[in-house]
Amino acid sequence: MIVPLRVRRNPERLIVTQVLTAEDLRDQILHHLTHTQGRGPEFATVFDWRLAVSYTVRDLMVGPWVGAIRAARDQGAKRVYYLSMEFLIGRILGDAIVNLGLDQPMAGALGLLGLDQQVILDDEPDAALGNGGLGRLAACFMESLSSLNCPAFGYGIRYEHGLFRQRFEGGQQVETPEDWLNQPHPWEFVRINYSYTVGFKGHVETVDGRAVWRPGESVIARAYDTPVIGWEGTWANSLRLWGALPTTLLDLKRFNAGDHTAAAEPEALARTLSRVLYPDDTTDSGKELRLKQEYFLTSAALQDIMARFMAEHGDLDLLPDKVAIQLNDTHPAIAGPELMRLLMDDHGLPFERARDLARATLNYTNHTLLPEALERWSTWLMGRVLPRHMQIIQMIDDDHRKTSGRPAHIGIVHGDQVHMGELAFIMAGRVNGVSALHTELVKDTVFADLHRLHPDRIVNQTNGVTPRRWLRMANPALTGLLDDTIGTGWTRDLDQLNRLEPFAHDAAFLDQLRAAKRANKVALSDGLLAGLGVKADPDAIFDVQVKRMHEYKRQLLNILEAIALWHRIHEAPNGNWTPRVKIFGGKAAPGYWLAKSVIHLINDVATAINNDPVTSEFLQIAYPPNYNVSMAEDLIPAADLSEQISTAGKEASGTGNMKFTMNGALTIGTLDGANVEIRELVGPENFFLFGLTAAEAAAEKARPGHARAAIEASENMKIALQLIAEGRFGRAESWYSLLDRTWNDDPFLVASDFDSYFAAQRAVDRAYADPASWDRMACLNIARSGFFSSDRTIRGYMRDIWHAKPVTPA
Ligand code: OAK
Repeated sequence: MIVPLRVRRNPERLIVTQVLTAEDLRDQILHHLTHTQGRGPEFATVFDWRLAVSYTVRDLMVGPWVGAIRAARDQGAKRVYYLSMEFLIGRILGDAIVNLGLDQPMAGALGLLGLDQQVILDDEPDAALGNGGLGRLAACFMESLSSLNCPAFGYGIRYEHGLFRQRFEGGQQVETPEDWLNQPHPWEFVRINYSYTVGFKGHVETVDGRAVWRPGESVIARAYDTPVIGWEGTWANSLRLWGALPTTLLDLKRFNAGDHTAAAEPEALARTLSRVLYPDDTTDSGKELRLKQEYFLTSAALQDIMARFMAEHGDLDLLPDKVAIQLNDTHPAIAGPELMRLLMDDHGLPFERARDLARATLNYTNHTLLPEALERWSTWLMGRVLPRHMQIIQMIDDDHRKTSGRPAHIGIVHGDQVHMGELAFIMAGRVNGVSALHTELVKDTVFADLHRLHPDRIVNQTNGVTPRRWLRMANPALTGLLDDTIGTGWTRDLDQLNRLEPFAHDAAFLDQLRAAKRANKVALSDGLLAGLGVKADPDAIFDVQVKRMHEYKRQLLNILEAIALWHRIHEAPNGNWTPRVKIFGGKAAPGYWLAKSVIHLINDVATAINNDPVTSEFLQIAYPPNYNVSMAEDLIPAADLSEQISTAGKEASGTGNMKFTMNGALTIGTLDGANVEIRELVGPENFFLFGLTAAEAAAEKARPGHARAAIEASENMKIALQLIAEGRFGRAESWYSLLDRTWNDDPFLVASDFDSYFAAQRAVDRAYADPASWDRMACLNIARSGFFSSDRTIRGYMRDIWHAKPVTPA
């Protein structure tokens, strides 16, 4: 028998599920265990229980979800469509429990069932459908869109294998496939009625004066929907991920003729499309498959958007009033030509009308200035895989040249290359950068010429992160203290954290703040770090650098500083050293030799230093493998010091930096990306600044021999490099190339910033040795971090870019 859910709206707090009791939830869980999982409690595994709990929670998301979809339709609301090749969601269960306000009754229900909540939560695999910052931002945006009642769809690909798993062998990264879909995924709803054909290749004909594309290959895109529940459970949007299916399952003729492999070709083609996430954070893979994946996502999404729009409104003139499409970097930039194709070839609009409608509907976010990450496709590949789109790209380019008076040296098609950044820019109503500094650099560098032609197009939207996941869920110790001190209102309105300001001088509060941080450090030390064999004293500074491994992020600077410090401690083992645990986390793209070499170095240095009896009480280094969203949720709340040390001008924004700040870690950082805004807001006296500015860094890089000169001038840097070259951390030959690059090239200015960094770290040591002052700084970092909520970011997009309004649920 289905237990009826007694869900009522709580008039006080708008949390629909507040009135559910532990017994209600227990009964629902048992119901799902029996009737959905087909298990009796005495036979159930953790997996069975976790699925039963997930279905119970999912049931509570469906009401608000269906209600939101209905309200948006009934009110004819404008919808936002977020197109992204990556959604780095992580686990869903814990987040959904928090947003539905189920923390208390769920803890009670699991207690009644004799289950350990942490064990249940930890059983869920991370949905790792992204590489790093860009994908995690998309996930935070989805949560904020729902929390703000903004009608929206996220469109992505349902990769069978998310980002690879990382382990270390002999200190080196080894990748193995990730297989989150090897088990049922309880959150998704498959929509067989939302299926679209996506074509590739073939040729273009003209029929009755209209272009008709006859694709040579095609696949079916099938929708899998996951509800994303917002804070307090009143609204849920859909994350719609496309899975690829063959148009014909089997070529029966070939199968019967005995050619079994060839008969399965259509299936193989389709399955490869949504099989793997490209494990590359910043470089264009250059593969035909990648272009096909980008078009697969874009075409399915646009067909879906147009079908919904035509069904609801039917009048193409209304498109920009009802539809706002956001392109998450250039990966879905083929949306410009695809939308034009649909408008011209399917709906018969003339070029100019199609262009104006598309431009009033599409917007583009740039997430990097690194030249290697700016997507380019050969005209040959584009013309072969997407022949009609290549024609339209050429038309867009010619038209833009004529209408803008653009000089010949810029544009979309250059020689035999299609520049996707220029295409996205030219087809977008608004182009945005992701931090104040980054946006200015976008105007001055990559898009300087186009910015001159379209001076109002580029706007800034500084990134943000969702405080529900990154504070309320990840850090219950701090959340409890915040709730008791300033109430719970900060969860929806993060600016309310400023009510903590007066407590920065309240010794009793600061003691509690320290106790909350210490509890998180103890949990990390006893759990993850102990598992690695690292003895991490919870009273030491927990100094954390977690992010993708990349040369510009300068993990090398961090480990060289550790080596120099180790050497100094050896020189004065009885000195007044502040104990420190350095924690690294992050994956390197499998083909990125240099980043992998730095991983190897960090691990070998850790082995040597951690076992040194002279220094071990002062310095420990930990590098837990397979950093992912769930690990971030454990590490960030336990951090005292946040390492944001990229070469100025290279990190577009950073979002980890914001998570650390709101969890009360102090930042050691350069004036790069959103660090600039963090420092301004928390106050320069509460931030450890070092290094060259973006302008100085650009000048330094142009100075011949900058690396050698800086190394010669720095005793500490010289020592660190020499110890590596002497083979103190394993075979010296392993590091020759890395050392050579550092001495002779050093494109990211590790040497030029080294002394400044070393000095800033010693300032950190001194500050940490004064607990009252450190805690005051930590308190002020939290109190002043409200700006970095992704709710603020999404409000900015709604106001300046999408012109979208929140909708009241019916
Ligand atoms: C990945 C692939 C291609 C282009 C950019 C990226 C990417 O992840 N960029 C990162 O985006 C984040 C979100 O905006 C920023 O915070 C990071 O600084 C940026 O590197």
